Amino acid sequence: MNPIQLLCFVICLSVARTQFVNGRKLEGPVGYLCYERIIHEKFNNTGYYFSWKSPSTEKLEHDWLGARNWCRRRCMDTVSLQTSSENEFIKKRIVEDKVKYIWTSGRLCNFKGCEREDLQPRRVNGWFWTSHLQKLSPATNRSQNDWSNSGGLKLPQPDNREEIQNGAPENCIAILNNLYGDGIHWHDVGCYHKKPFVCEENEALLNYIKLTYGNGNIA
Ligand SMILES: [Ca+2]
Repeated sequence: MNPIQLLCFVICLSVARTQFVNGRKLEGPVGYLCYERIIHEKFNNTGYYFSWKSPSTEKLEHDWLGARNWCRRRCMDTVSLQTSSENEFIKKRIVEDKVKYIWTSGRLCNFKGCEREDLQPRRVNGWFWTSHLQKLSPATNRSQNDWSNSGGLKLPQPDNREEIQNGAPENCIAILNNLYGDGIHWHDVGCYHKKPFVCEENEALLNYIKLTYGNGNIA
């Protein structure tokens, strides 16, 4: 299998495996959208796109999957907050621009295959950054994450509030900017809510497009 076939295999497989309940799918990159993608700012040599900063997407809001797909078509994905410095970089922009909330790529592992023992109990150990397939530290390890200490029920996050109140499960991670007088921190939120989003360049998707269409001006 040559590198292109291998990358396609990996990406196609991950897309195929991520089928959502209503038939919507995780989308792959689109060549011309990747080449034309806009980068607002770089951090550690990775480009970021803030949906509210461009006139064409200033008012655009998507649900969690819609935000991922918007980014992925452009060789990015919603942001994964893997280090405290990256987390602070993103939060600073949200505060400066007075944005109420954003989607991240974070979500609860509740698919087939998430029954693994190390992911239990799920709401403590089952969170991961989907764009990098990286597991988060346990939600109880408060020094290693940025979960808010409060929310709609005045309980530490993740609290699954909406499902407790007979609504949808709170399976996706958003940053909420002081919505509950709790500062700017991570919250578990129902994935259907529509929000602005931050995209982060994704190396695997960029490599796939480079290998498929050539380098061009994609770097
Ligand atoms: Ca919550």
